[in-house]
Amino acid sequence: MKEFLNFINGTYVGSASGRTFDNINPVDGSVIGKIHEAGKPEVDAAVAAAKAALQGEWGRLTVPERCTLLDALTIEINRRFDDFLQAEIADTGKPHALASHLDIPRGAANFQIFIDTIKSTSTESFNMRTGDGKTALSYAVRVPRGVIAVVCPWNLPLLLMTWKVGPALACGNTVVVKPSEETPATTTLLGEVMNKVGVPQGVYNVVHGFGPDSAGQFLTEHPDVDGITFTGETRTGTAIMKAAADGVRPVSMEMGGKNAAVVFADCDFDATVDTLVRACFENTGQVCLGTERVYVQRPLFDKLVAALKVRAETMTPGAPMDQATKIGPLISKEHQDKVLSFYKKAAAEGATVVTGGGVPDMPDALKGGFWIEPTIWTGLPETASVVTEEIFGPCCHIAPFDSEAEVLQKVNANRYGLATAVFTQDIGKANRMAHGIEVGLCWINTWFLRDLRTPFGGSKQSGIGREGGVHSFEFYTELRNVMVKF
Ligand code: NAD
Ligand code: 6OD
Repeated sequence: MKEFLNFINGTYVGSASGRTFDNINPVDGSVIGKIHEAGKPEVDAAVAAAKAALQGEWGRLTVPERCTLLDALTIEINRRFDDFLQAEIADTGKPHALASHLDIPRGAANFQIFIDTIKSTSTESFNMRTGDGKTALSYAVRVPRGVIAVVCPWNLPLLLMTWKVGPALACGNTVVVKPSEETPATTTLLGEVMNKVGVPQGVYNVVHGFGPDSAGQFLTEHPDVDGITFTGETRTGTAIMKAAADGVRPVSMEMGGKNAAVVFADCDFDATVDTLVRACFENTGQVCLGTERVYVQRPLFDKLVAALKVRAETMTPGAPMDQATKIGPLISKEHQDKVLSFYKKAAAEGATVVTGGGVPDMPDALKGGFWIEPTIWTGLPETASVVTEEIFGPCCHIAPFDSEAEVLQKVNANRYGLATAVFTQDIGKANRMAHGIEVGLCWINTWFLRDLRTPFGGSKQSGIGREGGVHSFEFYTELRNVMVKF
């Protein structure tokens, strides 16, 4: 039985209340650990430690000195790669192949990219002549924003947490991280790495717990938090934005999506199917950028539905370490119930269930896990709930379209605007779509391909702000203007 403590001022601590909650293995539903829930006293202590660290040794480091420490951090994350891998797999049940290729490598890469970026980022300066014949120089300096609250989801725990902590620390801030209550492990483990490489106490803090009336709310309402960066559901982000309004704290928000894929008849068919299988089902569909609406140009519709059905039916569910496993469980019983409620709604709304629609039959040892079948529907109107609402499961609705204008209207008729993938060999059409679709990220003939220097974020109700490369510095620093007359 594992124990997950809060990490405050460089030390692992429980909570004054003594309250703990269960850490569940999604593969079989067993309790594998106890998580110590931070109350107000622990959140206060974590924020105070983060504030004090800004005034201490950390605050006095130069950019190259900070980068040397963060370099050591990336080396240590890679040295403990297997520990992070086991921790992530235990929390999420994801297949070993996925976690070892995506989640854990990004843990280190998310520090490296911001080390490289901060070292080579300059600010502007302007010379001018003053009215009395003297000279003036105006220049900008970037200063850390201060104490950053980092509130994280459970779907890519290490990846999405370090995507925020990396730039925050590279810019000289200190952080208090609130991991999801479902996935405490890798965030807790990162504390050991911080201590090992000598990151000063109080720079990185972790508080465990839930959202409302728990660590999440206490942290985001804390008056000494200078900025809040959040990844999660749009409804939660809205509540956090209200908390941030008190004290006029800036936010960076990465929220929900209902992403579409648009498949034109002139696409490279086999490559498109390969990519769509990943976009719809990878990580059991628990990817904010995942595709839940597929629009296919009519001549290709039947062929694509048939091909995706075959591929969905080869997504063998199973234990993470089993090499045959292609798909893991959902994160929790609560999430399984939510996804299944959408499966029921689709049937009730008249969908044709092309494949899936329920829970797979698993061997006895895995029966307690939160399994779900990859599911494809056709035949629903654009107003159906599984076509409009984010499900966050391994499922998609496939609909035919005839013209560019028609599909553009359908893709954009949604409150979210995170990502879209367009498949065509016509470069002009691809670019017209990319310009017309209301999203933060448009892929052409690919999906989830990332260059960490580029802006990442959502439009409409999918988020506020862009992170990635220098774009992250808009949130993690303040620009100060200095005017010198001489
Ligand atoms: P969630 O919103 O339920 O929880 C996210 C975090 O917020 C958790 O740590 C939770 O404890 C905390 N929280 C909940 N209520 C809070 C409150 N009132 N105050 C402060 N903190 C609170 O999200 P989830 O279920 O963990 O993750 C799935 C969702 O995240 C999906 O909607 C998905 O689209 C979204 N997501 C978006 C992106 C993106 O980049 N846009 C990335 C990953 C996930
Ligand atoms: O790749 C990234 O940087 C990123 N933020 C991915 C988000 C995935 C959502 O589940």
